[in-house]
Amino acid sequence: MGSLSDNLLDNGGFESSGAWTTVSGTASIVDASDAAWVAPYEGARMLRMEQNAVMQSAPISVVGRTTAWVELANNSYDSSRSVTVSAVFDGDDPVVLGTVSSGGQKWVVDRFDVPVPAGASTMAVLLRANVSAVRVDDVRGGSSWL
Ligand SMILES: [Ca+2]
Repeated sequence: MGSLSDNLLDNGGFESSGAWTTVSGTASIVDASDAAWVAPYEGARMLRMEQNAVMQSAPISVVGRTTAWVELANNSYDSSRSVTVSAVFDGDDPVVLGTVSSGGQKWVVDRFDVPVPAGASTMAVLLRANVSAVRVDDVRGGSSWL
């Protein structure tokens, strides 16, 4: 057992094709050859989400936990593009944590904390792109008793 805040999310760096589901729209795993202005934040690959694409992570356990957290890096190209980050507990309606935009051709890391609903067993991370392509990498999530 590690610390209470260890990352539990699988393949948040998109180095492989596993663990994530395309809920709607188009998203793909790309590398640095995808565009001259963006290289992966970590590793060799990143997620590219097209307009209105929705991606959901594999769920992680939040049994007995009170607070969950989600962290991600996004490169939105400009300030008109963004990603809305939500938490899905036990498959229920998404709880919106916030909308992130790097505001330019750069990576920005954002982190959110969210209360775990009483009795919830799992949390998945749901990402929704808005008007145009955005890159996402190094998505992490976990939970604690604190
Ligand atoms: Ca990566």
